[in-house]
Amino acid sequence: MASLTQNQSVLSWIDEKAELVKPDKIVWIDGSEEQIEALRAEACSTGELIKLNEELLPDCYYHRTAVNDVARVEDRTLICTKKEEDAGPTNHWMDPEKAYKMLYDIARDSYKGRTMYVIPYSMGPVGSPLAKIGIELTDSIYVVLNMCIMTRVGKKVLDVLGDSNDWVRGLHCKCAIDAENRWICQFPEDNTIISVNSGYGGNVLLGKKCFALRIASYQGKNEGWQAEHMLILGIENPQGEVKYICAAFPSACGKTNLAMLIPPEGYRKKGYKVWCVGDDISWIRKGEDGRLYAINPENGFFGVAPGTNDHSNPNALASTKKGTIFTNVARNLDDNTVWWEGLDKNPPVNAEEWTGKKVNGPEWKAEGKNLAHPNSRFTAPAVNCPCISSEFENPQGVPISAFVFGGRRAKLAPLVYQSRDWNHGVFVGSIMASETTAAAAGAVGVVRRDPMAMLPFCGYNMGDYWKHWIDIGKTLDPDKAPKIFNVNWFRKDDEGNFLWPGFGDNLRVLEWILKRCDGEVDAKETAIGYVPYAKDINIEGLEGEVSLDSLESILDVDKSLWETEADGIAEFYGKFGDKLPEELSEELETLKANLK
Ligand code: GTP
Ligand code: SPV
Ligand code: MN
Repeated sequence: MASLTQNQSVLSWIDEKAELVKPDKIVWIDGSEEQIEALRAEACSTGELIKLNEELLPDCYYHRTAVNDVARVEDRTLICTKKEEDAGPTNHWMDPEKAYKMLYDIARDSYKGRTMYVIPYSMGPVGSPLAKIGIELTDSIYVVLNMCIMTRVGKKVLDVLGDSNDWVRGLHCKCAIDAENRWICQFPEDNTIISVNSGYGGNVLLGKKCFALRIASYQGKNEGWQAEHMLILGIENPQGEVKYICAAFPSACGKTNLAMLIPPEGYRKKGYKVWCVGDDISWIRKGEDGRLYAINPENGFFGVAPGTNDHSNPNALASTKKGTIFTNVARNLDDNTVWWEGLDKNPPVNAEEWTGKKVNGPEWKAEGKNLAHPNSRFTAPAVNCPCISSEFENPQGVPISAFVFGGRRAKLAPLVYQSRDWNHGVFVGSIMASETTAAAAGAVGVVRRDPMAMLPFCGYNMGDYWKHWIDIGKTLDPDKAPKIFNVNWFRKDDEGNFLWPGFGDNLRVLEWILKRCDGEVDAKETAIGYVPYAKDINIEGLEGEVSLDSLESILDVDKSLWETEADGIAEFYGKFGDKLPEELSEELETLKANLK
């Protein structure tokens, strides 16, 4: 097939990689509906995909990954920089020369008997000044079809690229899906990503975490912008004014849910609306007016299925009703649809659980077993979302009023608090900690430090990353800089029940945040920052679920717990040596002094 570009840097790189992996043929992905349809049919003929019920789920497909390949693998995700120090103490590192040799040995001849698909894609609206281009080579139709949902793909991207050399190289080889030889390697100094022996989302959709966070965070440091693990949402008040918030929560901690929330009834009646710009990643840059602007570089949602239902996130559910690929959920064999834990209370009787075993759903559940994998996902086009923002395609992005950090903490972190200023806000992000989830392989529910929700995604030394945040702050007029907050939807009582209803009701907290941005409400100064007076969080309509008393207890700052936390922060900071920005060690001293 003829190539879609004359760009020499592209053509010679593809030649070189084809020489290595030896595909039977090379197919360029042009982004046309005919080509996508033909690939779907081919994947169905080999069993890679199963077509779902056309009436109930038009253009939707089902896919199972290997059972050993269901989540990101953080200990096999490497940052390959010449100097180990440039990857920093929180990343796994390998010398680039050694890594290339290891990867090429694994990848060599691995496309024999297979097709090489060449996917030209844009992260961000095609041609936007904030967008960037990548090319992914893959031997997986599943990857091609996911990339066609998650990014903007095809000839138009190559037309924008022209003969530029500014694009990110990505090579994905399924190989034998051998967990012992699985590696997800980023070479930030070479704009290159190589992924071998996996077929799971974040490991193989190279535009997402590998490029849009790990490589892009490094590019952002060098070019004066930021790539963050943040959703973007717009909140429209009854006067029709829209304000935008970016929020960083670790994987499976509520970004997709917050980004598409449905306002509580009282708010809807008053005329509040929420608009989704993005649910996972933000690229942020200062605009001409001195404010920070964010785009969502993605074009779809790769969302956690379990827990998504008509009540928790109707907008996400609606987004999955057409043109969606479901991965590792369960199938209802009676009507050829999908099911997952938390979709409804009726697991299908005639079911196929996520590994493909035919089971009786209710009996299987009675044995305490899951039908869907806890990290099962949907890949849904953003345009399907009923609350997609009118600014979703805006090449300039949207102006940000607030940054919100948050994690899963059963104790300690209050429902919400505000930092005193930018540097303190960077401190608040840097000390984030959260219970681990099924989004990555390994133990679930263990509290670990996850600064800015970027622990698995920062492509360089986290100390330099914090410095970059501090430096960005220096370029901003304090009146125009986003205000910085921390939230915790996951505080629990001693019996293990969530103290805050969460989901749509989180808008009540966002309302307080926006009021603070506009200086419309007072707050209580505490050792950790500004905490709301309970009366200032609107709990109208929450009778029975939250009282003023219980709200007081979720807003409580327990000094003795925070003293222990400060010791943990000091220990974590100790890893960074002289890479720890002075501003942050000063903030830690202030916290300790405040707790005395
Ligand atoms: P990634 O796609 O991995 O980055 O995850 P995410 O941050 O987008 O998380 P998502 O919104 O998919 O939520 C993950 C899980 O958290 C789901 O099971 C949700 O039901 C649950 N969750 C989300 N928001 C809330 C909340 O406000 N309260 C509670 N209790 N659970 C929530
Ligand atoms: C995450 O884990 O944060 C995700 C899913 O958004 S993945 O694409 O697998 O990284
Ligand atoms: Mn994510």
